[in-house]
Amino acid sequence: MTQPKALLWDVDGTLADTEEAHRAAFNQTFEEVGFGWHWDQETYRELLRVAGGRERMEHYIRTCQKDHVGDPAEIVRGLHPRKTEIYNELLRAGKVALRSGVLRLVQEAKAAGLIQAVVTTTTSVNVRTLLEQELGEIVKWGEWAAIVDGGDAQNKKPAPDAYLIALNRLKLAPTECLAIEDSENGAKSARAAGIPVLVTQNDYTVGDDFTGAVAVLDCFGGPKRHCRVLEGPDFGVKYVRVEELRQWHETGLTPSTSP
Ligand code: XBP
Ligand code: MG
Repeated sequence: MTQPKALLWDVDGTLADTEEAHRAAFNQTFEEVGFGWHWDQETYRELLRVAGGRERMEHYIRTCQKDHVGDPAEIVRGLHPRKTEIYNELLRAGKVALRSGVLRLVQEAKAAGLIQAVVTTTTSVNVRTLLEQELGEIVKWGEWAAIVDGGDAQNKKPAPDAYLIALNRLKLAPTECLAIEDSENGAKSARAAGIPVLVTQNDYTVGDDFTGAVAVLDCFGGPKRHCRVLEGPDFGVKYVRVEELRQWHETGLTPSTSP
């Protein structure tokens, strides 16, 4: 069986359910400046189709606040640093938890000698705070083989840029890796880079188009909380270990027979 040499972890919605904290940070920022904007969950679900908080905010102004005075890019430059500050306060306050099975799987993958990297469109300080706070006991910051964040890629997901940067830094071929994602944008980005992708969907990405993923799960689960395989081969798995990652990676390499 062709083993994946590296796991390429997405961050938001994959390692941790972060998007509610991002949404709260955006809303508090809007409140502080008195714009009277508020992103409810339905609005945010739509806006999440735009990767990158800056790009998301600018898209919102240009499409939903056309009469707002001022240059959208200028407004975003003024607001996004404060949003990031608030988001990091929420992270440090422990308001964001890792998703089911992530801590265990990162630990098992490290013990199995797998290279582990991070490929995200979020802001670099957000990654560092989350990883040091929630995974720092298992993987020291310097142990991640590569950290590709929102500042690295010219074009954000679903463009392949971030994953291509990761492959270049790791000096690995796409088929030597397995990407782990939560969203349509993320799955498309990994696939566009030729990387097999496993999806753990979440409340914001249920119903996304995960065409080309090796499998779609509700979570990685554990001995006490089993996972559900929603698409793809389930290997009779109750919760995901490195062995199952290897099997899904293998299926990702054999061209599917289905038309
Ligand atoms: C998800 C994103 C990020 C966050 C907001 O990133 O699109 O933009 O929603 O964070 P991932 P910023 O690739 O990890 O799923 O405001 O820092 O962009
Ligand atoms: Mg994500």
